[in-house]
Amino acid sequence: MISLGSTKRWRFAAGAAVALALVAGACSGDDDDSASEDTAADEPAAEEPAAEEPAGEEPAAEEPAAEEPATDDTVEVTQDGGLLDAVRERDLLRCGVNNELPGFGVVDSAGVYSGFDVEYCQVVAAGILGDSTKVEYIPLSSEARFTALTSGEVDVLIRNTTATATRDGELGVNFLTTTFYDGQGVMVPASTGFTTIEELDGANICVLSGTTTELNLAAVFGARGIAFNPQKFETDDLLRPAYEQGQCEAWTTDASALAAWKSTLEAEGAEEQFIMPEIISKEPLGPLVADGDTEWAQAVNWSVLATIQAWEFELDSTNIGSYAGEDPNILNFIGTDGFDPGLGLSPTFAVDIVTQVGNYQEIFERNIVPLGLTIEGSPNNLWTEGGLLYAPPYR
Ligand SMILES: N[C@@H](CCC(=O)N[C@@H](CS)C(=O)NCC(=O)O)C(=O)O
Repeated sequence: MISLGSTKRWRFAAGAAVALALVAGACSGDDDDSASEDTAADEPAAEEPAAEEPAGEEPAAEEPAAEEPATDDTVEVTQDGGLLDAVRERDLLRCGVNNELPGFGVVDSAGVYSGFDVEYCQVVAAGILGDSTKVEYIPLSSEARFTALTSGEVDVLIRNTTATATRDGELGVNFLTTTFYDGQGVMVPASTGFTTIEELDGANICVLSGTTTELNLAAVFGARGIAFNPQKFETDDLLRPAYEQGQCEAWTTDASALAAWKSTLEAEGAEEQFIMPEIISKEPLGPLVADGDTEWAQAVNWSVLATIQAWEFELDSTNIGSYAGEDPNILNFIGTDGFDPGLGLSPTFAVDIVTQVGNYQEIFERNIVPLGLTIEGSPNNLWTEGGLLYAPPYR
């Protein structure tokens, strides 16, 4: 169970607690050189949290990218890096996923994967291979995910990953359509009575290394003069027990993940949890591919967009196969009247996706609604309903 303490006690306990966290959190992710730097064991992080955090989670380039002239490499990037053909040849999509985040990516004891992101792997397989089951799921930690993508270990990464400028510009990856508009939140045991992040002054805060989360934590708390001790872990398997044992007074990550952990913890007998109302960042999550293969990126992207367009057309897994209307836009979308989406995709690729997996709403309701989150009132709604989901036309 979670032990509680006063702010003062947290300050005094920080050294010992962080030393423990270091053992668990030590990692050498090449996408985050801050992971092993800001430790409180030899520095009083609570007093100066922001100064020791680097501005980006990847090593900063010597010069800002914006000032760099376009290189020949940029100009020579080909339209076709060959991955679309390679995946078709292999007849299997290698999809990098989370295996321990309820709602987004989990694997059961029989090795069966499920979750919102997992279903988007299936969407891509259905769109490109015509069969949503032709997926090999490759579980990746926050630290390992980008290297796995750029090294070719996975064809696409769909793992609650936030699109950011530095990741896009420096890591050789290409963020596609956002599938889930998220933001970073903070959770505490409800019994603390804490409702604002200001009340966490001096607290130990659990956070995963190699994430946008740890950077936002430093930036926001630093800017507001709230002292804190980051307790960094490489995976939630390590973070969760530390939080439950009271090693951290708060847990910060994507708000959707906090919702998932709140229900999981409470269902498994832990005390009631409270998610603070304040959202401290933008976390647009979605699929990404490696740079340099435009056709592959387009094929993945149009497959994902099909789930949004189908929802807007009120087409779902039960009715898309039997559309009998005459809307010319829908007739294009479902591949009749000679519509060719290009890229060698089947004219009925959208029908394959929606029939086999579902439209966005179906995927959301199956995986995210059980976490206690809703479409209504969120950015994860169609643009026609006040949300941010918008697919360019299929014509
Ligand atoms: N969206 C953020 C955070 C991603 C992240 O790592 N989230 C946690 C959610 S608690 C996670 O995936 N945990 C699973 C793990 O332990 O690897 C990012 O892209 O950096």
